[in-house]
Amino acid sequence: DKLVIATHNAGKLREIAALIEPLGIQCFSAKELDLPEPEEIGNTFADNADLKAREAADLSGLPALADDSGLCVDALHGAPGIFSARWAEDEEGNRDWMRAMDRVWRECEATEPDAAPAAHFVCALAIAWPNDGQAENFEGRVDGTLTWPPRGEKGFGYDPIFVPAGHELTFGEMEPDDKHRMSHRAEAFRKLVEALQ
Ligand code: ITT
Repeated sequence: DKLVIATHNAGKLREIAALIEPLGIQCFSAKELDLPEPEEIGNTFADNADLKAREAADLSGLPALADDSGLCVDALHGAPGIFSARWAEDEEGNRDWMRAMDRVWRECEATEPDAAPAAHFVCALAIAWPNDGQAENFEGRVDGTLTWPPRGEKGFGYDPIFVPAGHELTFGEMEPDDKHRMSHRAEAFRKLVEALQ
C-alpha cells in the first residue's frame, strides 16, 4: 500500500495523485525521494514507461508507477509523440510549453493549411516491483483536434491546444474532473486498477 509516482512532471503528478486518491494508497513522488531522471532511450511510450518504473522501483525499494505520454499529430506522422517533452526544450534544456505548441501548430500549418488537425494523446503507464526486472503496462488514448491560439490555464503541456472529440473546450479550459472523465491518462489508469484488483 505504498507507491512511488516515478515522474518529475508536476502536471502529471497532480493528475495521477487525483486518480489514485480514492484507492487510499500512500504515495511518494520521485522528487520527494530525490530519484534521478532516467534517460528515456526507448522507442515507444511503453518502453520508456517501463524503464522509468523499473529504475524507480529498484532505487526506492518500493513499487513504482511511471507515465510516459505525449501528443501525436496525424499530419505530422505521429510527431511529436515520444518526443513531446523534448519539443519544449531550449538549448539549455529549459521547457517552454508555448514554444512546443507553437512549433506543433506551425508544422501543421505547413502541411495542412485550414483544417482542424487531427491528433491524439497517448499515455502508457507502467508499474514495477523492486528487483523484478519487468513491468506491467497499460495504455490509454484520447482523440481530438488541435486549435489555435492556445486556450486555458488549467492543464499542462499541450492541453491549451487540444480539443477532445465531441467537445468544444480545450483540455486547458476544462475542470480537472472533466479531463479525468475522458483523458488518455484516466483510461490507462482504469485498466491498471482493473488488472490489479
Ligand atoms: P517524466 O518523464 O518525469 O514523467 P516528462 O514531462 O519528461 O516527465 P514525458 O517524457 O512522458 O514526461 O513527456 C510527455 C510530455 O507530453 C509532457 O511533458 C507533456 O507536455 C505532454 N503531455 C503528456 N500528457 C499530457 C496531457 O495530459 N496534457 C498535455 N500534455 C501532455
